[in-house]
Amino acid sequence: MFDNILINFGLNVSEYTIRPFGSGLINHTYKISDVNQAYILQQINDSVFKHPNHIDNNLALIKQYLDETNPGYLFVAPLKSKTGKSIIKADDGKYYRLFPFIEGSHTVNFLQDTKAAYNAAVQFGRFTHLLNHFDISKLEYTLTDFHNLKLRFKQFEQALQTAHEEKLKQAADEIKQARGNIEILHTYNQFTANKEIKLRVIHHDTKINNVLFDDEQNALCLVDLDTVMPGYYLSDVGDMMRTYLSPANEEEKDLDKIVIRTDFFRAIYKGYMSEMGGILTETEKQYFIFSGKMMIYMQGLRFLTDFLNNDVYYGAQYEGHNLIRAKNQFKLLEGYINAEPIFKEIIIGVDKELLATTNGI
Ligand code: GN1
Ligand code: MG
Repeated sequence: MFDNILINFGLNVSEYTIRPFGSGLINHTYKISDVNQAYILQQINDSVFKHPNHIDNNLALIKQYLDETNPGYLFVAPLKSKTGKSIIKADDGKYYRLFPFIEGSHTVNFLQDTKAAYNAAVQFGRFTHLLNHFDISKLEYTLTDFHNLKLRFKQFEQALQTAHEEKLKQAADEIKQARGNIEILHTYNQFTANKEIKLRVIHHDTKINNVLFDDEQNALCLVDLDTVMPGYYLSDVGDMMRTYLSPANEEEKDLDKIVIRTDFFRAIYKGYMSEMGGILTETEKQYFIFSGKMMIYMQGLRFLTDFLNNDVYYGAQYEGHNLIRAKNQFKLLEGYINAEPIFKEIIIGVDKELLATTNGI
């Protein structure tokens, strides 16, 4: 099957080794390599991304803009085929893209120290910063309502109506937690109604394994750009909180391992603000801490909804997998809420530091 795709790029499949790559839940990714060259081949999950061409258009426009305005910026766009296409519909009816493999890069699934967290936050902030004057009306929504918490809550309520009795029983505690945190949805509704919260070019999937690092933990570039589209900065910062603060990730079954590392909050704030501090409005900044609550809560709702819907979206590697993931996220949410007073202190401290630097003290 790969022969038919790779031939479009002038590659002969018999000369390359092909193996599954990465840990994404939605698309299928492979590394294609021979002794000299390596590539990343990715099949777009078109039951999730209904219009793969929208992704392609967005990336082409952004690449062109960045090439013109910031030629040194490493933006990993898909390669063009022999006929100039950056997306190929293969014989199996699926859509594929080929990316260059960035030599000397690796991804991490767990953050051991704050340096990598800081560098990742700088990268995500820089991306939105560099595209601050890009005309977002040119971009397609590759997934409509992707981080719309109102819709995610509605989908959860719909799942409650249709779920099997047994599943409702198993998930009773998590359903209670989902309802108990409804004020997060109210705050979300408040800020989306506020005109000072701007739509910007947002990555929408800031997990640590979507950043490529070199051996010194410097962040080289961002990958997994399918959800790059207009959105709120809260999505990117919030998903960093969701995935960087705890040493254990969303797959962890032992809830005692889910703890909040406040020094990682500091790294995210400092890193992101070093790029976006001068761009965000004062109103936007007020929601910085809220962003983590919003994204952790949303992911908890999404896993719980999927459990109730028989795992149609995320799939499951074992019975109850998505319920465990939901439990995990609600535990993280609880820890996050408890740490809020510390987060506030950290923000005050970092702001003072930054002010002192700008005033040359
Ligand atoms: C999905 O495919 P992946 O792993 O990059 C999901 C994200 C979730 C994440 C949870 C398009 O991302 O929104 O945060 O799983 N992407 C989509 O691990 O639904
Ligand atoms: Mg993704």
